[in-house]
Order: sequence, then C-alpha cells, then structure tokens
Amino acid sequence: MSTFYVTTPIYYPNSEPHAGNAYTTIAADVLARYHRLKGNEVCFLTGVDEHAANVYNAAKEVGLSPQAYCDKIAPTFVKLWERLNISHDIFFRTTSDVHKRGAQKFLNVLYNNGDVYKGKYEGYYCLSCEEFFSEKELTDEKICPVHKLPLQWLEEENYFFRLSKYQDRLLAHIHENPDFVYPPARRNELLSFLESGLQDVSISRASLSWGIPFPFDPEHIIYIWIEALSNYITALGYETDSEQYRTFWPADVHMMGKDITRFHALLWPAMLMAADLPLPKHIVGHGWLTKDGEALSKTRGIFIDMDGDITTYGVDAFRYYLLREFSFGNDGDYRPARLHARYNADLANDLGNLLNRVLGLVNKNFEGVPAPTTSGEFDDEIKAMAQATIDQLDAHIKTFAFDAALETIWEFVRRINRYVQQTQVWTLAKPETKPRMGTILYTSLEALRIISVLISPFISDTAEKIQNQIGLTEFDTATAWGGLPVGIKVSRGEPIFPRIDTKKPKQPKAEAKPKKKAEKKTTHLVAFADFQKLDLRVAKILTAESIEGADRLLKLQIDLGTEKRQLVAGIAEHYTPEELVGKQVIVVANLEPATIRNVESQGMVLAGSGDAVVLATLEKEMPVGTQVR
Ligand code: ME8
Repeated sequence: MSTFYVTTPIYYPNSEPHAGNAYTTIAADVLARYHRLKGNEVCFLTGVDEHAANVYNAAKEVGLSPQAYCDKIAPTFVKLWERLNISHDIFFRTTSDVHKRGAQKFLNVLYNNGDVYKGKYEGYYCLSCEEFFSEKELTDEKICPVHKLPLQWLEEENYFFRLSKYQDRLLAHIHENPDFVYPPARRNELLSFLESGLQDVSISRASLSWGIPFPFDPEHIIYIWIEALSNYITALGYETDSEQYRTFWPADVHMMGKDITRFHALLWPAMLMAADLPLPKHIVGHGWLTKDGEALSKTRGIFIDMDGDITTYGVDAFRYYLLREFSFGNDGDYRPARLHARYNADLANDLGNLLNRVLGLVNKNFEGVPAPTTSGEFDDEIKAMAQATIDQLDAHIKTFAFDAALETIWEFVRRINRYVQQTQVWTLAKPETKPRMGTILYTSLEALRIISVLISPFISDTAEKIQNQIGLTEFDTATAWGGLPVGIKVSRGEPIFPRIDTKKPKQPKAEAKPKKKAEKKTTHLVAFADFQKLDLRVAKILTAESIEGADRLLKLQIDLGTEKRQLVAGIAEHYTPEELVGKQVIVVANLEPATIRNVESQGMVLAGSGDAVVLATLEKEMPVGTQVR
C-alpha cells in the first residue's frame, strides 16, 4: 500500500477561519479522499499556528491571555472543518507539548549542524505576515502590500539561519524536479527570486514573550515561521522518531495559497537540507480567492458569506463551486450568482435530474435494477467513456487541476443525459423492446454509480445519496464496469439538489441591491435617437469553438461584410459549434469590446433568451453587413 501525506498551512487563529482558509482545506481534503479511495494509506494534517504576534495582539485587545484566546478560537476551525466535511486525520495545535518539544529538537539539530549563528537584525517588519521586508521589497510608504498596514521598524540581536548557504542546492532541486512547485507560474516566480540571491534569515525574537524559547538560549523565542514550518514533522512525531513520522515523512503535498509558497519552497526545504531530512514532494500554491476583486482579509473585513451560502445551497454545492469555478493556480472572484448558476445547471439539472429520471423509469418498469441483456448503439461507447473518465480524472488530480477534474466527470454526466435522450429509453416499455430498455437503464445506473465514486472526494454527501437511491447499502468504491448488482431495489428519494428558484436567489443581506431590483420592474422608454445609436447588422458565423473552462460560452468568428470579428456568446448549452457555422445572425456591431474569460468579444449576438436560448435571425437571408432597424 502506498502512503500519502497531505497538509494545509496551519492557520493563524487571530480570528475565526474565513473562506480562503476553507478553500485550501477543501482542496487538500479532495486529495486526501481521492487517495483513500485509491486504497492508499493517508495522513491529512491541518491545524493552527498559535504563537503569532497577530494572535498575541488579538488576545490583548479582548483582555485574554494568548493561550486562553487560542483555546477559544482553535475550536472554531474544527467546527468549520466539520461543517465542510473535512476528513483530516490530525488537527494540530502549535501550543501542544509535542510541537514545542519537536520544534526545539529541530532547532537544536540546525544549531549543532552549524547553520544557526548570532548576529544583529534591523529592518521593517509586518506583524500580520510575520516577515521582514528587504530594501528591494519596500515601497516609499512602507506599507505591507498584502495587509495594507504600516510596517514596523524592528532592531534586535538575533539568531540567523544560513539560508544563503542553500541557494545553489535549492536552485538545483527546483530545476531537477520540475513538479516540485505547482503551478509552473509559481515555480518561475521562485526561480527568479532565487536567482536574485538569498540572504540569511533572522530566526529568533528577543522582544517577544509569546512563543517557544530557544533550546540553547531561553531569552529568545523561535521565529514564528521556523517554528510553524516544523509542524509538518512535529505533528507526525518527529521528536520521538515515531512510527507515524517514519511512515509519512516526506510529505507528498503541502497545499497553500500563493502568499506563503516562498516560505515552503525555499525556507522549509533549506531547513530540511540543514537537518539532513528528505524534502516534501510537491509544494502547491493556489490562487487568491477575492471578493469583488479584493483580497479577503481578516484585518480589512473583506469576507465571503460562507455560512449564508452553505445554508442556502448546501456544503456540497459550496465545495463544488469553489473547485469547479476557478482554475486552481489562478485568482478567482467569488460570486454568489455564479454559485447559484452552477447549482442549478451542473448539480440540479445535469446530475440531479439524470438520477431522478433514470430511477423513475426503473421504478415504473422494473422490480429493481434490470439486467443488461442486449447490446445496442452507444452502450460500448459509454463503457469506454467511464474508463476514459477515470483515467483523465487521475491525470488532472496529479496536476492539481480540480476544475478540469470536475469538468471531465461532468462531460460523462452530460454524455449519460444524451444517451438517455438519444435512445429515447422511455418509449421502450413495450414487451418486445423492454430488454433493450433494461440494458439502457442498467448502463445509465452503472454509469451513475461510477460517477458517484468519482465525485466522492469532492462532494461526498452527494455521492452517498446517489448510492443510497440506487439501492446500495454500503458505499461501493469500485470503479470497474459492471459492479452494480442486478435486482437491488432502487428508491427514488428526494431530489439530491432541489432546484432553487432563479427569480429569488437567496443572497446575503450585504449583497442585496434593492434599488436595482426596483428599477427592473419599471419599463424604461428609450428615445428614438438613443435606439438609433445601436448599430445592428446581419452577420454570418464563420467558425465557432468552445472556450476552455467556460461551459456556457462559445467563441465565434463572424463576417460583418466590411470586416471579420470575434465574439463571445453564452449559447454553448443550446447550440453545438457545428450547428452554428454558416448561420446568419443579428449582432450589435458597435458595442464596447469586452474581455470574457480572457477572450475578447467585439460585439454581441442577439438571441431570445428564456428557458431556452434561440438565436435571432432574419426571415430570409440578406447580404452580410445589412443594417437591421
Ligand atoms: O500564513 N484566497 O496563516 P494564515 C485563498 N500561519 N486562500 C487564502 C486566502 C484567500 N484570499 N486567504 C488565506 C499563515 N488563504 C501561516 C501559515 S504554515 C507553516 C504557516 C489561505 O492564517 C491560503 O492557504 O494567514 C493561505 O496560504 C493561508 O490561508 C494563510 O493563512
């Protein structure tokens, strides 16, 4: 059995956890669950980083000792992880004795190996980052670029770690192991930082009392980052060289946001090199979750209403949205309206309706899961696609492409929907076609069973509900085709994702814009002169192609007579690219260009849009470029 050790950062418990912390922890949870599914022995570590100055200050503000404050906040992380179905094996606290002793032992090793020395430090420091800023990183205003707070000048006698000594080894390691740092863009940032030269880092603080004392000089406490990074080994039992430590170290994946990749990909490996310990295999620095384009920030009060959205849509929809919507390495702007749209389209419609429909047909026409007795069109294609989906999912998980992983599964979900449609299975209830009906329903249910296994690392509650409704009493993790027993009694339970009314998406209060709603109700009359400003023209679609990562969009090249243009249209769910080529459409030719999903759109195609979307066209063809009035 292989082992798999995945970690999240240990978060500062200076306040309760926010959606950014949730994002990282959900991603790490998916990896942990995926590897358990594959039969690997998994250790999933998360926890809190308690000896931080920001924790000390937060405690002071409310008149508590730092320890009492941590004792109050740490459980709020555990509570959130429970709510989010996080399956961690260890929730670690750095105020635990096992960590204190482990961190001291680790520092002793660095000291004894000659990589820690005494010197003087002075410089600008951010209390929230817990980091000194070098001259080249300072702005004129001396403001922290992440927290937008003034930096503080600190001067003291410190111990230093010989980080500079490891520059060449770090460079070589990153060059020789191209998948050490993910995604590649982050790796390139690190390489250019490394090439500009590393300086030794100060690793002790004489001015602070909240922390772990140096083992060989108790006047100093260990710099928070040195202490915090060592949690990845102390939590496993580094101090006593425990069985767990020997089983799981080195880590397979350290998951985190891009803000702290540098600490993990440079400082931490250098510390491990200095202690002669093996290095973690992958450092994954995901993008920044933003709200209205701004970084989430405990200090600046910019947050996502996780609680409200989970209450409305459920934890699985929240997890699904975070991982499906954003490309993991890039920043992503959290939008409740998009969560709503994904809930209804991907979860309620594609997956929920499919399950309901298939189970309804089984219930109506058979006693239990029917036997596959015939073979017919598409059946083999579906079986082959199940295996292809499993393989592609594995490849995407290996590169931390969670959005692509989910898209791959959903392509299969949509294929099964089409299969049901193409075979018109509901028309096959007559005795002569009933065996065929049975095969199609078996194939669809078996596909749904496999889908439930594949989604289980992402949305485990839903996976279980699907299997319950199919009639499986224990969660079946097998992915080989044909595992679904014939004859078991299916139950068509509650819809797994009841549709949430589009007209009334429940929005968090702060987001409600009553003024705009009122405006929508009144009909505005437009002056003729204003209408004339619109340049509507007949155009012909030359090419149409899908846009990676955007299910609903198509990129169109159109001929406007006088010129060719590129447009983006939200019609992918209603038209295939092939159907569109050659069609005449009406476009707004003088709309300001917009960039949609990194693709420029120079105009807009008109369409009737309600439950269906139908392109507006002229009753008869006309030359392209003709004005429409
Ligand atoms: O840095 N979007 O703790 P921290 C996505 N204690 N992820 C975000 C995020 C956002 N807007 N904001 C925070 C620390 N995160 C140290 C770590 S590890 C040895 C010590 C997530 O509470 C992301 O994972 O500031 C980021 O790296 C982490 O929270 C920072 O958490």
